[in-house]
This record gives sequence, structure tokens and C-alpha cells, in this order.
Amino acid sequence: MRLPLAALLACALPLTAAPAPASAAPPAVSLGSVLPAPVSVRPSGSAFRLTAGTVIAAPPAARPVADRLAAALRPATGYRLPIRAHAPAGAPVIELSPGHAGAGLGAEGYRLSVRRSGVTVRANGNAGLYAGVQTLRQLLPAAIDASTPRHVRWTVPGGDIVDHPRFAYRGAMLDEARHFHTPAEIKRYIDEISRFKINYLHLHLADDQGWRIQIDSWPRLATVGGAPGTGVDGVGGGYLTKADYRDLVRYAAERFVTIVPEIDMPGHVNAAQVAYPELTCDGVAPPPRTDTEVGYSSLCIGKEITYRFVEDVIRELAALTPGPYLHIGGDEAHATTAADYLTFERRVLPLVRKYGKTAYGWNEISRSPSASDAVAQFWGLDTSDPALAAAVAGGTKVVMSPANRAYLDMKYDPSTPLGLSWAAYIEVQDAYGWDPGTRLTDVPESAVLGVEAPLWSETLRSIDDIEFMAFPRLAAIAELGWSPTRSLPGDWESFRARLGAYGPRWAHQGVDFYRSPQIPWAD
Ligand code: NGO
Repeated sequence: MRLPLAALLACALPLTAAPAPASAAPPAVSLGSVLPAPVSVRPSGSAFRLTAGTVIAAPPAARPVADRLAAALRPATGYRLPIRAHAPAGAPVIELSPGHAGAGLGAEGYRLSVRRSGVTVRANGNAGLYAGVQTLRQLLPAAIDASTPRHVRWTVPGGDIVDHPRFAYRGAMLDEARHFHTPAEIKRYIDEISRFKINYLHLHLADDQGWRIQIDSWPRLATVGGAPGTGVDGVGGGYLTKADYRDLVRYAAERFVTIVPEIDMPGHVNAAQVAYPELTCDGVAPPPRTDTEVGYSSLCIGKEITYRFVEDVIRELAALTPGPYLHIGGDEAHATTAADYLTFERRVLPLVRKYGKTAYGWNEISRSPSASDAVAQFWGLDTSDPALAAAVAGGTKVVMSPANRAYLDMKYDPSTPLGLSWAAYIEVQDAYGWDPGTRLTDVPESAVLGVEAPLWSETLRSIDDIEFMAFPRLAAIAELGWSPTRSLPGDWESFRARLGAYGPRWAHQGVDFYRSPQIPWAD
């Protein structure tokens, strides 16, 4: 019989040894355990201890971030953690200090100092304070993510962190069309991704199977396209009302996440054509589709009603969306001729600009000369893309989502019960081991806005399914987007150790993550 090490040590202890206190110290958290890895970490001095007497100090401008911090720390500590404009003298304090943090930090960077007397997070504004707060949460013992009070010594290791993102765009994507995920599920995902400093959530709102957003000028899009049974295999259905969508935009903004809506066109439009047969060339409604084929539907490029429809949808979506981007898809338009595709994009790309947004599309849009002020989302498998490179030379910017590295719907390995495998099996090390800045040999890093991890929903139903595919790989993509590049092999060893230590946090949150055999998971 093999005894666990702890049992062997216990046997070796003299009988007079004091029993371990009921609230045994949790495994140590170090200043270097943060995900994504900060720019600079300097451990020093003594730890801060969060106690029942701790006060959160924040001026009125930073109050919303202080509220989020308090809401994150109260359940597991059971402490009141009052928020004050100024800390009372002598009280242990967590201070949020906005403004004049230095130009080098930008809008999202922060400095975090931990001393025995208190913790200070400084940033130029609330986005940076929020990022610093996410770091601080990870410096507390993992039980801080429990939903009920735990008896733990809530210590934060001493030292200083200076941090800011490598890329401005760090995204995740949910496919609402293949399976509708409810507003509550989307909010939970926003909570989960914003912990890793993801700052954009792209919602794929329409595809062949379903249409998931209310459009007042074309009401049947949502009522027919979002009817029960409009998911893959006839499962699910539903749509976001405008009120739901506005509420999601607000909820995301409170977590410094910007929503990017996508309506895919000119392909992937079967659901729209079921609702409005006039959007087909022959005016005949196609049958609803609940299978996972792609590339068979197309808007009718020669009909004027197509552009009325597109403009109405873009206008209404732009009015609902405070963020800068509006995604118009453009992928896999195999049922549209190459000439028609260019005609379509020549008319549609300017419509996005007309309503004040930057056009964003899958990398196929880079074939259109009108895409020079657009953002192209690279989802290819190769490490070069001449059409995209040519567009980049004309001004197009790029978000990197190579399907064989960044698609969270790819299986981890052949035994993964969910997901697809057309692009690759993507274990955690594959998701981590590439560089968004240099992945495409013909696109310079200066054209790369950032990285996004799409999660397509053909095989996913529940939030558990989403979590199992997203975590832990989303943490890998988040680190590629946020952290400075260093030597990749060394980074992997550091990353897998930090990820292993993060496991108990997901467990406390009830997140159903994949326990990859590549990672030394802590209990
Ligand atoms: C492709 C396709 C989607 C699929 C996805 C599944 C893009 C941009 N178009 O990615 O319709 O859902 O793969 O992995």
C-alpha cells in the first residue's frame, strides 16, 4: 500500500506536535502566478492580510470598479468590505487610484503594489483599475472564488506588478446561431472571460440555422428565424430582444468588455431567407436547415431588396451597439460567384461606415478592394495569406483566429466528447504555442490588432459544454493577447504551472473545465 506523503509525514511527527489548525493555510499563492502573465513582477516585503476590518478606498469616479471588487470578495470572505472615498487612517486598505498613472500604461494598464499596510491599484482610468482588480483576485487564495464564507487566511503576497496589454484587441466569440445561448449564459461567459482581461465579445448572431437578434424593420427574422427548434438538430431556438441585447452591452461594459455583433452575409443566410423568401433570387422560401453543412446559401446580389435589407439590419444593429466594430461575416460564400462577392462587398462595406462603425469580417473580405479600412479576422490554417497580405498593404487590420490554434470548438484530442476536428485537435499546448504577431509570415505585427478565440456551437448546448471547450484554452489565447512575447518554450513551462494552480479557482466557481493531462492541476 502506498501512503500519501502527508500521511507519512504525520506518522513521523512526535506525538506532542500541535494538531494542524482547522483553518489550515491554503497552498501559497505567489506574485508570479498570474494569468495572463504581467509585464513585470517584483516580489518583495511582507504580505497584506485581508481581514474583517479591511476597507476599499476609491474616489467616486472609480466607484463602479470598487463595487465589482467588493462583490467579488464578499461571498468567500464573509466580510463587509465597505467602500469609502478615503481610507480611515490606520485601517487595512485596498485602494483604487485612477488617473496620472503614466502614459506607458495606456488605458488598460495598471500598477499594483502590495505592502503590509495595504494594496494599491493605480491606473489611468477604470479599464486599467478593473484589469488590476482581476490580478488582485488571483493573488488571494483560490477559495476567494467560493460562493459561501470560508475560513482561510486571506493573504496577498507582497511586491509590485506593472502591467499593460501587448494587443488592443483580445476577443472571444460565441455562436448564438447554431445553438442559442441565453442572456444569463452569455453573462456568465462574460464574467469568466473578463477575468483573463479579454476585452471584446463577438456574438455570431445569424447563420443558416437561426437568426438571434430582433430587427424591427424585418420582424420575422427573429420570430421565424429564432422560433423553437431553430438550432442544429432542431434543438433550442430563441433570440435576443433589443432589450436583452442592450442589457448585455451594459453588463459587458461594466466588465470592460465590448460587444461585437455579427450578421454573416452574403452566405450563411438560410434562416433569413426562410423568414423572407424575397431575399432569394427566385422568391421561393428554402426549407429551414438544422444540419451543419456550410456554403450553400447566398443573398441575391442583383436584387435591390437585398441592399434595403442589409442597410436596415446594419442601421438597427449600429444603433444598438456603442462599440466600434460591426462584423458582416463574409466567410464561405461558396454559393456566391467571385464577381458577385466583390459587387456585394463594394456596396455593403460603405454601409457599415455610413452608420459610424468599422467594418469587420472574416478574412475572405480582404479580397474586396473596399476593405482597406476594415478589420479582417484570419481563420485560416496556413502561415501565409497573400490576399490578406495585399489588403494589409492597403490598410486593412487583422485579428488572428487561426482555426487550428484559436478555435475553441476543436476537440482537444480524438476522445473529446464535444466539438469538431476539421481544423485540428487542439490540446492546451497547441493553443498556447504560437505568436499572433508573427504567425502570418506576410503580415507585419504592426497590422495585427490582436487575437480572438471563436467558439462555434454546432455540438454545444449548455453552458457546461461552453465551459468545457473554452477552459482552459481561453486562458492560453488570453495570455497570447495580453502578455509580452518571451521565449516560447520557457513560457509554456511557466504557463502550465500557473494554469495548474488556477484549476481550484475554476472548481470553486463551478466552471466545468477540461483537465488536460498536459497540466499539473493542483487539488
Ligand atoms: C468555420 C465556418 C463556421 C463553422 C466553423 C466550425 C468560419 C469562419 N466559418 O469558421 O461556419 O461553424 O468553421 O469550426
